[in-house]
Amino acid sequence: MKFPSEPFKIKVVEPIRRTTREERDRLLREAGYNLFQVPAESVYVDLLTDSGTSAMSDNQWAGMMLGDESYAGSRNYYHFEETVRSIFGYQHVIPTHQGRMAENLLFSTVVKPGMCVPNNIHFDTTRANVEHQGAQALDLVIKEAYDPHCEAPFKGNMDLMRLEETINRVGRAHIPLVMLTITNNSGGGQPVSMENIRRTRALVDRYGIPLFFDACRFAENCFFIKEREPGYAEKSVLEIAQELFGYGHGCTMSAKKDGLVNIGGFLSLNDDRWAQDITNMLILVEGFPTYGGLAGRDLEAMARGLREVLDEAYLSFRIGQVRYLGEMLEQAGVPILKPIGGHAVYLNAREFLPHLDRDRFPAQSLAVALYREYGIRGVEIGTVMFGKKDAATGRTIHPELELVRLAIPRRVYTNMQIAYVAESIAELYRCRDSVRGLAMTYEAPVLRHFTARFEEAQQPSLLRRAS
Ligand code: P61
Repeated sequence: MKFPSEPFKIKVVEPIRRTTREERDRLLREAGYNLFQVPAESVYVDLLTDSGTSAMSDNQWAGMMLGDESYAGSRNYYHFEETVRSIFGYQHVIPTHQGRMAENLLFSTVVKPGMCVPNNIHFDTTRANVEHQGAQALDLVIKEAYDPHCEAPFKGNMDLMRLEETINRVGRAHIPLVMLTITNNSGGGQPVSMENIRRTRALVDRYGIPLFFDACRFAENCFFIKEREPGYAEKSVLEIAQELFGYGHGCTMSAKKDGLVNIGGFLSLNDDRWAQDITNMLILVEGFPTYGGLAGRDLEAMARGLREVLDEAYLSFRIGQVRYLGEMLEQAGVPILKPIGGHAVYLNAREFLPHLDRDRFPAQSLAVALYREYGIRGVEIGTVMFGKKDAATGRTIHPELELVRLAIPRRVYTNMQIAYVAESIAELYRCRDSVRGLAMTYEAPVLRHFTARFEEAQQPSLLRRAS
């Protein structure tokens, strides 16, 4: 099957309301054209994120009823710990309420001012947490990652030459760890190959630097390895994951992605000293080490989700559904980032809206138009999220790509809804000239995309279609 059908049926449904174009236009004005500020109930298909938006299985919900809410030593913690060890293989398992807390605990323990942390591409929370320690977050992905047309199978790979140059330039003492984000979210949900991971490990070993994974979408990355990398077709995704994590010294994880839960995360590592310091900090800011900011029932749902996500019928449907959307868009001539990612399709906003200057935030403008016309919410991954001001000139330094990410929640939308998204975007593409740019009127000092406000640069002309 080119697009495998759902390996589940629907037991519970959540109604969604259709809004009118007029309503959405008003909501956009009130939200300062920031889709993070729009009420979710006014969104028809919500592709803002695949994080924390999964539908849990009946098995996970049943596990929630077995929550042991003891302050210390909950049985759900032991189940969770055993599950994490059996997949990831690291000795210490430290639960956190979500991924960024795992990052915060790790970096606040091991990163000191003036240091630098290389990654393929840091996700924004990872970058912000590294920078919060006064350190530099370096993106060293292979250059193909920045070419939206390049069809390389593992565009999340680390550029090993640049990594080695960096280690030699800044010195081993200034690099507390090297990270690999699997899959590489900010670079289009692209996987990292096992070979690249093996070689990264061999390189950092020569300098005695630990290798950590940002493991949010590990199962999707392992599925791509099975599909694309010679020698892995006959291995199970679990075996691939075990080999992959075997090359690392630890990982941070937002279980809101491949943990198939609505909240949860963890940090897992081998180093006893680091684990001890992190656990002490955990007690200060999250909670006792056997719950770490979660309820016992959340730990149980996470333990069960981590097993379910390795089911290959689920993964081939999942990756297939994202591909289904991407291929329909391609057939309509819509410019997207290639190859299609694991959790999302990324619209290439500079090619979609070539009439908009980058200072007019083409990706944000595209996301706004998609919501106003069709009630579909995506997220800007471009200048709003990653743009920086040049301190000397005051001018904006733009990131390489201007993208609108359409992240598909796991097990949530039917293929009819996905087809609606594809048809809507194809229609918007046909009237793309009418999409107007934006001007930013407010920005916060960190993670500005959540609260930034905009004005429309000119009145948008109405698209030629009914609301
Ligand atoms: C997302 F707009 N991702 O993709 P937490 N690493 C990686 C992530 O993708 C990630 C985290 C760490 C989100 C949610 C999100 O500004 C934003 O559990 C590769 O969210 O703390 C999260 O995990 C952090 C969207 C987060 C954003 C921050 O949609």
